[in-house]
Amino acid sequence: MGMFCYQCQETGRGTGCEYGGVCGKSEELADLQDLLIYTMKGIAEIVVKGGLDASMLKDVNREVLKSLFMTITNANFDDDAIIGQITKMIEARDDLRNEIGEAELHDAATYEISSMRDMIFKASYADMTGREDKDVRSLKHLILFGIKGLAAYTYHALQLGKENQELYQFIYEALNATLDDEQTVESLTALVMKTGQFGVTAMALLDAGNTERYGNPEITEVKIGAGKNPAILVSGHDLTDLEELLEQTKDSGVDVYTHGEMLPAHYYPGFKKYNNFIGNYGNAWWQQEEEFKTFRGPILFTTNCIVPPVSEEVKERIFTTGATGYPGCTHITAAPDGKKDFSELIALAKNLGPPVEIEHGSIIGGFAHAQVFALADKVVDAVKSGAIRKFVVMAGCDGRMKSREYYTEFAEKLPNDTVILTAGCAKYRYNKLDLGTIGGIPRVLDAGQCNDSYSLALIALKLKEIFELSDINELPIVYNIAWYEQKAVIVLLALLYLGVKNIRLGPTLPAFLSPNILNFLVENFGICGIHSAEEDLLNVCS
Ligand code: SF4
Ligand code: SF3
Repeated sequence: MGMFCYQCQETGRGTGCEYGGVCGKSEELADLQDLLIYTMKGIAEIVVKGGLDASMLKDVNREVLKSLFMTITNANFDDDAIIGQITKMIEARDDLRNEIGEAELHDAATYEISSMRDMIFKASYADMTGREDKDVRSLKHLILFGIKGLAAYTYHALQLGKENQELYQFIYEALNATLDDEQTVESLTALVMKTGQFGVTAMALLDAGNTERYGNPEITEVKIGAGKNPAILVSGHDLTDLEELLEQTKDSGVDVYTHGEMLPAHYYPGFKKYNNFIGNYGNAWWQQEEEFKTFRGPILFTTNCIVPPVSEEVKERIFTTGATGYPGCTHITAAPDGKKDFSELIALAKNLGPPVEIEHGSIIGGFAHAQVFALADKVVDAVKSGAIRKFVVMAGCDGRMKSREYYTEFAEKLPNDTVILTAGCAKYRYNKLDLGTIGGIPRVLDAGQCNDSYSLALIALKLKEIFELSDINELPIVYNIAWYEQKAVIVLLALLYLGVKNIRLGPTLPAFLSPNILNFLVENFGICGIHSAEEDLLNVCS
């Protein structure tokens, strides 16, 4: 039947995966994920055409967020989990349809469970081929992929008890628009900007959820070595899962380490009370197979990014929860009261050896907005005296492509009077380099996870206010952002909405941008790709 997916930066040949994904997604899984998205669009159409108020759709909202999150790159590889979710969502959709009475609806809102298999072709491959103007299709996909990222952050906020009904209403509005043949390049361009606006709302909501529950991140030295106790490794972005695991392991003799995007958890005061929360093990997501081998203990995936394990031994130690899944790995589901039972991981850890130390020492982070605001006087003085000439925002994702060595080289070659502001797993390309300090301020300021790019925007807005500038682009800040998956798409749209111009985006530009849409972004926002580090450094030094 074939598949087509071009939602991430590592897409096949830079144009699209058609015979299995570079990420490891099979054709069957790609098609099932497309059908799940198609079903979400059907639900959105019912909500919009039926004039339903999202605040009345509590359970549906939660499951829509989860469904979108399950289709993000490297989040869920389990066909059965996707089929289960489609089935659940068709039932939810049909209940909603019964509420609204007569309306002319798209197939996505009406197809039957019994015809699920027949719908796959309509929902996926056919949708991509020639049916729509390519600029319209490009904008619809830009919106859809942004919405996936937005849904992931909204889902995290919801885990922390934070909700904003306008976000749900907007998700329905946007998904419905992607089904609507009447949409034009103009109307969709406006919707792209609105998606960015709600991206800011979602990240602000999540920031409030994280900081109200765990305190404001503060400067923290995080150990990168290994101790002597058996241990569990936690990956992904969900802090509530980490909290629950720390509660259940605190007196068990089992230690907990972070991997990849979970590193910034160490910066929150709320996690510092756990003596068994030791440090960070390893690097960004794509190096996990080798690092999981030497870690030796169980691994808990709370969100993306899973790399299909090659080693059976590693696979037997992988557990998933929330929106993630991998066939053959145990999935920890929440009880009706929301609690998760991690006793199986704890018992397994006790039977396995402690991690093998693969590096030694520590790294420093915790420069989210409140911490940087606390240092504002120092930072402003350094800018005024010329000690800091420029800030370079290097937030985003890491990935396995060799071309990403560019980011290490770029960081290494930056002049000594520049400071890197980072967030997301992109940091692993340079956070262990010795880049020194400027007047006691480290030259790499890590704000946190990819969603904490919001902090970087707040810092920029604060500096704009302090320096009494009328435009955020007058600040001595340049942007060199690395992307991989759809959370980075919503971060990018959020920055565009905030008026940030001249963002350099790499290591390659999204395949889903048609030439005209790319041109539009170049002309209106100054977006550009990367060249060699030397060439791009000229722009920083100018
Ligand atoms: Fe290909 Fe990326 Fe889609 Fe995976 S998520 S199938 S690598 S485009
Ligand atoms: Fe990384 Fe997957 Fe995007 Fe959250 S963990 S930034 S790639």
